Amino acid sequence: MQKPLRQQQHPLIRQLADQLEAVWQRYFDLEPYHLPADLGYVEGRLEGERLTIENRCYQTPQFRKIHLELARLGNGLDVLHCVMFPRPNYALPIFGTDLVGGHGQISAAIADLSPTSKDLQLPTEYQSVLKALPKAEFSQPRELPAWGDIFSKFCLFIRPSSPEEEAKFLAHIEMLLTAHCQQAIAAKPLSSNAQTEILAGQQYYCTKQQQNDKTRRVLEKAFGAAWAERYLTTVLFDMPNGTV
Ligand code: 18B
Repeated sequence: MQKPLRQQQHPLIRQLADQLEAVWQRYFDLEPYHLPADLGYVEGRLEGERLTIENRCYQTPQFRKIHLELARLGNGLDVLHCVMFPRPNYALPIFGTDLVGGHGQISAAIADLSPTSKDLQLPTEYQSVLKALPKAEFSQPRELPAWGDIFSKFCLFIRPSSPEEEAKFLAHIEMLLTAHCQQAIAAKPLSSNAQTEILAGQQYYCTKQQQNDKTRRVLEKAFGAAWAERYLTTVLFDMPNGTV
């Protein structure tokens, strides 16, 4: 039996994976969310190197899908991907985080609470909570790609440059996620006719994320273009049943 992927990955990935699950367990009774049967644990081959993907997926009354994915390509590329999709009767933003690294260095660390309302603004309660958080300053900020207009003005996108910055990134995400879980628990479900806008916002988010060529390229090389498209649209950035 292989060790769980996180034990072989960059320590920041392992720590973030453990931390995300600990915060979810603190706030929610997590129910399992079933991914398509063949897509929970997958292995493919990219130019002779093995790509291994391990998925964990949960749901709660507020969240349709809480997805944590760990991926490792050979010994050179480690990825943590996480998205919490709210149910369409909750006007909540989408929490997302991505860590990409390899050879002992994380090159991309991203975390955001992304708005899904028509005006692309976070709910006012979120804005006040996020403004009150300690400012997260990092020495190597990174620039968002063109498709990144889905992210809020609070989005953090950096290359952590030291163990201190890695710890600061972890601490920041813990605050962000804790605030999100507290807001979600306090949120009231909406009536069905208010859900169209929320679905449209989630659809826009998914469409933009599917334009991340860096993710698509890794998946295409290991599994082919058709598989990558299916994975991007059914596992990574899918819409609720019955909506397109
Ligand atoms: N992503 N990422 O999740 N991506 O999934 N990711 C990269 O140093 C994967 C999300 C985001 O600069 C890179 O440049 C794979 C979520 C942004 O053009 C690689 C998987 C968010 C960038 C991968 C995965 C998100 C980025 C390049 C499936 C945010 C910068 C690394 C397991 C909430 C894009 C680098 C740019 C980068 C790969 C953001 C290789 C395979 C949820 C903004």
